[in-house]
Amino acid sequence: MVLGRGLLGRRSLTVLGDCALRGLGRCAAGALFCHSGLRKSAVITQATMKVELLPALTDNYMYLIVDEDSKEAAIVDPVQPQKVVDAVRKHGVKLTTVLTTHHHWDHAGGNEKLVKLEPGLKVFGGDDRIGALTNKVTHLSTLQVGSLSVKCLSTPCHTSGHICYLVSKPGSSEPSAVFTGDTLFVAGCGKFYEGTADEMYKALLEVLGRLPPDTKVYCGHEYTVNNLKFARYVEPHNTAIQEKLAWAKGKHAVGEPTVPSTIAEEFTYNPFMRVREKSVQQHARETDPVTTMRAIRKEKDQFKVPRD
Ligand SMILES: N[C@@H](CCC(=O)N[C@@H](CS)C(=O)NCC(=O)O)C(=O)O
Ligand SMILES: [Zn+2]
Repeated sequence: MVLGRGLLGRRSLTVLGDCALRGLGRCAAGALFCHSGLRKSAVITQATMKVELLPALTDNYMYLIVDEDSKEAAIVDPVQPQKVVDAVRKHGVKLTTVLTTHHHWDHAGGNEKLVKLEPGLKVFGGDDRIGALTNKVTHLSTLQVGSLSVKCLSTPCHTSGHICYLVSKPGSSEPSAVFTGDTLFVAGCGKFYEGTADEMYKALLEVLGRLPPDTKVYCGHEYTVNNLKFARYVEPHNTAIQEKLAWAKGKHAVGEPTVPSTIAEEFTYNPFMRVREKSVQQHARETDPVTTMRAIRKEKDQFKVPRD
């Protein structure tokens, strides 16, 4: 992770101590240091659904989902509650719903404060470790946000209770949107903290990979440039990777998000979605998709991202 210069310096991390950091969740510690002042938000409007990307911490995203028909809204992973309240006021909508992808601090850590600021919120999630949880969901649970339908997809591996949320407007020809937390990133996937390669294979290829190809992918972090540098190392001759990397570097340089992608695009450049491809299997010196998944995840855990 690239650590920005924020309120706390490297030394402050030492002061917090190992236990305090562990309490924050294993992938949250780096986020403490940083600010997101240079990162731009963006609004993606479809005919019936508006998604505002709200940058948070160093490289997290919160997403405000607005049903244009009813002006009802949901927020995904509101780690910085005041920013959420400001966005809700700006849009003049009624926030009713929190969709929590998983219990780590950099995703669920704002839930308790947000329910104090906006009493009456329903807080959805798939794990009892999620703060302020009111509605526990499981695979294929459904809920409504105004006229929008939300389907919960269980994708255990990064954490055992991880849920992705598929949001669609019934009867509309517009593509759906899937909020993938730390399961699927643009060109990457989450670390296997509480699961196996077999589970990530199921999550990426059998659950998310079977969604309509035009489904928009809204992930939990802006990791695209680093992910594509690893993808390029795995498949040096894949031109989709080279083109997406050049595009993502340009976006990064001006502080703009590389999100959303689509499921179809992910199949062209994401090595973890491409574990059935010969080129990826050959890189891993494996012949089976699941062992390939295990091998390349292990490799990425140790990968030193080149500076170029
Ligand atoms: N490698 C991350 C480091 C932070 C990290 O470990 N993030 C967690 C999610 S909070 C993760 O699963 N990262 C996926 C990965 O490193 O491939 C980065 O590119 O900044
Ligand atoms: Zn995370």
